[in-house]
Amino acid sequence: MNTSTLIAPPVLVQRAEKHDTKAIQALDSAHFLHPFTDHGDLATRGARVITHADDIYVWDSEGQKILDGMSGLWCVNAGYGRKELADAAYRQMMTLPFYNSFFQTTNVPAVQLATKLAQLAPQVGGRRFEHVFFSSSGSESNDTNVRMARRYWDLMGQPQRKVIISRHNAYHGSTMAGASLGGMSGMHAQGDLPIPNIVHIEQPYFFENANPGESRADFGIRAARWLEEKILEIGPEKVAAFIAEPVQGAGGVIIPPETYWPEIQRIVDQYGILLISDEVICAFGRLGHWFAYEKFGYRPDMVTFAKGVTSGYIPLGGVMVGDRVARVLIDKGGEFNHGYTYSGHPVACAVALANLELMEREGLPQRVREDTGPYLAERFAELNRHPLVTEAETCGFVAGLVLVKDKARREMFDPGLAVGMICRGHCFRNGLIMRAVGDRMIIAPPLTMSRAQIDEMMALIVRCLDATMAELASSGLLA
Ligand code: PXG
Repeated sequence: MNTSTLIAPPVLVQRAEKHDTKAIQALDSAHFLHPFTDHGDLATRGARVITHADDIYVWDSEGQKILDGMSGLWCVNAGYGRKELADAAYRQMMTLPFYNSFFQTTNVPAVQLATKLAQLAPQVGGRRFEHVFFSSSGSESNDTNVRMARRYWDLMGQPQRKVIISRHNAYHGSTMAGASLGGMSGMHAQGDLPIPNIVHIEQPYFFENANPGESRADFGIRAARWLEEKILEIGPEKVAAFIAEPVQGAGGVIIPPETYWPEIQRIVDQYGILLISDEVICAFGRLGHWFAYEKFGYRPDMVTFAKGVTSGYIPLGGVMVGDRVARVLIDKGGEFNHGYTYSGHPVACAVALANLELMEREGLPQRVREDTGPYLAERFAELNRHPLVTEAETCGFVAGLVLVKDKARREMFDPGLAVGMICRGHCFRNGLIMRAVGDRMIIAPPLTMSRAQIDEMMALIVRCLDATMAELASSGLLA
């Protein structure tokens, strides 16, 4: 194949009308190893080529316009096509594209962003977040959390506190520590994970784990106490930290009962263990607040962030380090032997600042909290009337529903049928990106979405559910 036509400028022009989809797919299979992908399978199908985007839509190389119900990958909070962010990157690249933050140097955007984040992170129960450690992703940030939590306990004279407790079906990234903290068995099965001293408890998923007749409130308390049981089993003096997502994202938008987080707080306080809130998905307006711990009212010691901090326009992540840990590291710590080339990258920080300013100016967290979030909740709940759907619920701008075979008897489909994937296929064909996690269908749309666009998305969702039902009925797979 003549590859020069592909890498020559015309194909790289974002909005070029014509793309040679087949040629791009062939080169893609020949050279690009994608994340979480069966490459044999991808080579036979060919990847969908996304060429450009605007507002809440992306376009593929065949010219199909698709409403992006997943904000890229839970990250394009401010929507696509925001010129301010491109301008900020350009200006910073022309001023100082890179300098490191090792060896007692710093740069202005990193200082400004750390200051801004410290201002945005709310104080809960007198705990403050004055310090930030920067990375380039959520995974790296969670590696930082592991290093920092263990360093903290060393400095506190309790080096035996090594164990970090996490939850099954959690997602905390794909590095060795990130994948170990995560509770995805498929990931643990590849690469001898988890690494030592990381253990898991069950997730607070009411639909799957509640006892018959148990109330949401009672289940929330019981699920939180799985943490206490695990702490007592290990020995509290050996436990360093508990890490959790406020609402589990990649696991399928698992929204905990209201009683869950207060009981978790009681437990971590009682045993003195660090609480790490992994807000890679949930921060920056996603749940209607700058940070999600504020919504649930708990008091983390460290907060992981990434994705929405730049609306995904450029990689950036980090850890908000609360006073409890920061003071010990600073006052007693000496050198902390940890960091990344791109910690405090000036261009990434400049884009983040522009993004946070834009979100502030447009009041996006508040809009999700007070206007569009409640509207999405109302509209999404209507899906519970659909014969194929149960448990349709939202939290801010994340939402999930369960596809069921027989609603009255809560009978699920055979997992081998991959009904979620059937539904996802109908979504793509109808111009909607909606994720399938098993038979849970989930969305996390851009926070800029208007009420009219929510209506547009809901109409598409209903159309896709109907199409899925029709396909299942014609194959004789419905109850
Ligand atoms: N923590 C959480 C809570 C995440 O959602 C990470 C950490 C890791 O971030 P990086 O930037 O290293 O990818 C994430 C990432 C999915 C999916 O299938 C979700 C994520 C990443 C890839 C796929 O929903 N979340």
